[in-house]
Amino acid sequence: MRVEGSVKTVILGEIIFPIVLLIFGIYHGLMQVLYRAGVIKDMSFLGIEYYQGLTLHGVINVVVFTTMIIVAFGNAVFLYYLKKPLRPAVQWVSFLLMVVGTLMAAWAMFAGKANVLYTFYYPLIAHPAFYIGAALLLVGSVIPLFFDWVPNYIAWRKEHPGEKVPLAVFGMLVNHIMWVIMLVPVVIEVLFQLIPVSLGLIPETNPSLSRTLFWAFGHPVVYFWLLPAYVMLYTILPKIVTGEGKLYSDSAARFAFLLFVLFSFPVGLHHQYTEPGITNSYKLIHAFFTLGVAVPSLITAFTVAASLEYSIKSKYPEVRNSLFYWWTKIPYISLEGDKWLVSYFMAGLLLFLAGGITGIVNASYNLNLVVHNTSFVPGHFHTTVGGLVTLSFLGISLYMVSKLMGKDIRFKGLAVIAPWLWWQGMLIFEYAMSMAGIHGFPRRTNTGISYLNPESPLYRPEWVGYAELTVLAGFIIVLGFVFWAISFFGTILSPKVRESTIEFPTAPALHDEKAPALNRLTPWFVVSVLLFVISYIPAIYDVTKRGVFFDSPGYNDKSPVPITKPQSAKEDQRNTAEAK
Ligand code: HAS
Repeated sequence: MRVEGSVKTVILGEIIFPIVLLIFGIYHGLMQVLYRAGVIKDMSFLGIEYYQGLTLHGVINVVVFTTMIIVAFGNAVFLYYLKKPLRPAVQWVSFLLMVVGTLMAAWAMFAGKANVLYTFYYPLIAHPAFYIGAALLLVGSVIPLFFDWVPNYIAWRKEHPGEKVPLAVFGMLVNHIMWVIMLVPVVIEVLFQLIPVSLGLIPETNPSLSRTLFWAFGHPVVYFWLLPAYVMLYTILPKIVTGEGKLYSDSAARFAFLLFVLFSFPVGLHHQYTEPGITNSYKLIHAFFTLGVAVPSLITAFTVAASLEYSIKSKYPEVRNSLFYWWTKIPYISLEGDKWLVSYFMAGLLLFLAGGITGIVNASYNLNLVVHNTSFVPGHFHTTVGGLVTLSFLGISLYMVSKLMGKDIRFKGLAVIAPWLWWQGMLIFEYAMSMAGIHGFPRRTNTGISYLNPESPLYRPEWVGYAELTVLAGFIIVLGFVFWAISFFGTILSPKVRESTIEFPTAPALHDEKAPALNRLTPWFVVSVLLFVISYIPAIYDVTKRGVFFDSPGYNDKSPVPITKPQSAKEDQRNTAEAK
């Protein structure tokens, strides 16, 4: 399908802009391993402080990069599969809001006024520009859903009565509706807690409530990142693995997406198992739902594996009777046609196996108490969002840029090796971080000047080897990214050889039952919102009325002294004045 004009420009902007920022995000990832292993023994490097760099790393990589690529991919999916034009005005407003918002937040972070990490909950407090910028980014990201995707979806359904909406559209629509729902708690936190404190309108607010509202958003958001990757695994991967492959079951894929609708929300308390202000039994309920939300990923694991097996065995009769030998026919490294993309998906899937196992360890209430706040947790999420999600997004970005700009992929060999370097690096990183985490190695700590510094009384030599392994891992990962970036920017700078198009290789389904219940979204979302609200009422009650519910002044990372004046200080002053 041909794409020209401003819609093409916007989609390209939504890919290229966050990728330029990603260079900074990945650089600060490398700095993290160097600080933590004590290669850099300082609180700052080249004018950027430790927590400032950690904030830049997290916010750019998992907030800005993911959000903008998801919007770009969603736009391309709706355009290609529904064959309905996107509205240029809507697209420009959405894109500009995201860019302006990102630049505002970036200014606050680069200026050192927002060292609040990517989780940004209270009592750490940032400059208002950080929160307002983040809000603009989020508003910009939902605009296409309301003004382009939903109207086009409704029009398509009217024109195709009784037909199933294409699977990719189904997945991206479900994902973005989930996105709107999960934004509600974090918007409440930002509007009524963080911005008022940051502007000095109120002196204190409730940190337990802030954390609870944040995590009500902060876990569902991981599925907002994951589902676009699943869309690619269900639609593109089975097709390109042989060129003529099939998706094993369309209904299994739709059912998996709908299970995410049900189970992605009532789970956030698994980030707060150690939070004193919330009754344990409510946390246990969230623990059970968390184990429930692993089920659609297990369905995906089996459906994707079955699709690969079916497709490979149909193409290569010689492996038809093999149990595992067909694995050798998967084009892990191939320059032929679109097969180069297989390497991104396979490397991502193999990392996600580790991400799934460590996720279930995290979710298991009692095991979590061993690993919480240790390096085990970053080990986990570098194989999920830093593994399957990032690799799928890097692969699809390169694919979309080459199609939209009408260019051949340059340095394809580097592009194919890149995900495997990334995979190798992340695997070493995951191993080292998990093992060290089990032995208590803390996360989010400049260990190079403390626990891993032989001069320090805190010195813990048993963590040194693991931290050194993460340095090796960091360099391999960065090398993978450099290979990818050479191919990406090489492609952008190469001459145009075809007209600009957008198209996605799409696998037809082997089993394609009608299953009408899987095509009506409303009942699933009604139950989902009910579950969300009911599962959170007791926790919100706890953090506002029981347990640790006192308000607290705001802090920054530089000093233990509050940066906003606590209410109690004002009362003391009043009492002193009255006494006088
Ligand atoms: Fe998580 C913390 C539990 C999935 C991201 N998670 C995090 C944080 C992030 C994150 C960023 O319960 C840190 C937040 C912070 O800064 O504090 N997570 C889970 C569970 C899952 C899970 C149960 N997480 C994700 C995904 C993420 C993500 C996905 C990003 C995209 N996570 C937790 C918990 C914590 C946590 C606790 C809090 C820890 C703490 O104490 O702070 C599940 O959804 C995972 C299910 C996945 C599977 C794997 C299926 C396998 C597949 C691959 C198949 C392979 C094939 C290849 C087919 C069950 C799909 C075949 C190969 C051939 C050759 C044929």
